Amino acid sequence: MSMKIVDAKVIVTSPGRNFVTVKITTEDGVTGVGDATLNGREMAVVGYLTEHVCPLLIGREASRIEDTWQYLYKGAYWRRGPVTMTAIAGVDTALWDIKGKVAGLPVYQLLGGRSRDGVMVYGHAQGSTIEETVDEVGRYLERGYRAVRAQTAIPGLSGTYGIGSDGERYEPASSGLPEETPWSTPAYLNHVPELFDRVRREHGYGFHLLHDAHHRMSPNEAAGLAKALEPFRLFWLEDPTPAEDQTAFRRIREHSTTPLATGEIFNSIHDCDRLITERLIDYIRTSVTHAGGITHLRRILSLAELHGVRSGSHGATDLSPVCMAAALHVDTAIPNFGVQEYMPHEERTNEVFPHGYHFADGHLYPSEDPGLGVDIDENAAESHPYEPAYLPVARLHDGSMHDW
Ligand code: CS2
Ligand code: MG
Repeated sequence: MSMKIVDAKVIVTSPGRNFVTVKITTEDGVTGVGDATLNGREMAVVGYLTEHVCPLLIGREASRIEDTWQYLYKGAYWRRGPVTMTAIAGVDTALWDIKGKVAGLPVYQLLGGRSRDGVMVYGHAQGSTIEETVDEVGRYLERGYRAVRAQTAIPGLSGTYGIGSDGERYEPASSGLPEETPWSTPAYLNHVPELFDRVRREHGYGFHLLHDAHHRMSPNEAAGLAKALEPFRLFWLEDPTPAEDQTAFRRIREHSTTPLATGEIFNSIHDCDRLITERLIDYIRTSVTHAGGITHLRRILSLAELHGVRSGSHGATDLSPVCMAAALHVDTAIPNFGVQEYMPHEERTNEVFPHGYHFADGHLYPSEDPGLGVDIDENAAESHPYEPAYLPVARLHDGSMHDW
């Protein structure tokens, strides 16, 4: 059955924050959507898609998902990288959406069917003090979450990763030039162990407790913190060191059994093959949107399964509901699922991206509609024009750049 692509377009919209969406239409009028948002570099992906990808899709068979992935990956000659792989992801995800719609099945059925009834998620508890964060963890537990990430502001630092200003929801990207934020690893290391001590004293050990160190420590600092946190039995310590330095994790592993997670900034299996095959991590955080779509994420997760590494896909609000919908189909089908990050999008985002997934008792459940169970309302999208926004940068007290 011929299903030629007759249109492939890129929709940029900003309902609360910038999103880039690929929408593909076949000759039969079947449409599919894919998330291609790269926080702070959105227009680089838009340019790559509109100039070098979408024109090449017209006339191709929409059913040929793998061949299209290989065509876009190998055909570029210049391989990998966040822009290329996010662009490929947008196309790939849209083609899976189309295939599900044509088959009349939710995408997880095309990926092998259910391996679990629900997708366990973790929420983000934050606070400007340890007390505030401890209370916020309690509120997530009351809402039925079985896994909670805890982050707290660091005394003496104006602005810390993961902490919204005056209790606001946390959205790191801001309009205008990148915000310059201060960082001090010694101040962080002096403060953060107490957070987990207080959380466990207050709420016990009957739930999964996570923390994101966000790339900022040296291997030795990370080894020390991971060891210090062992009594608090974290579900994971995320991004302890800059993720691209795969061998740094050997140092941490030598000193601690605290589970480690990394990978949200990775865009291909080549970024994490050693981390996985040497069992240097326990969870791989690669996402549908930034790691080449469903097709490539499945490859990463299959390699992970072989080595006892589980999934923990990135799910911050700069990944659109299209990404979350696709992630839930992958999470539902794979055997080595760990946890799914879940930062609920704000209402105006959900209005642009109507979807069928829903939250209940600490889990998310994918739509049972054919395809991904998500769409983009193009009229609503038009009413939220793009505005350049950048992620912050981090500087040490002497003014030198650090990892944000
Ligand atoms: C974070 C993100 O969700 C996470 O684990 O690392 O908030 C990350 O900083 C943003 O997605 C970057 O755009
Ligand atoms: Mg993170």
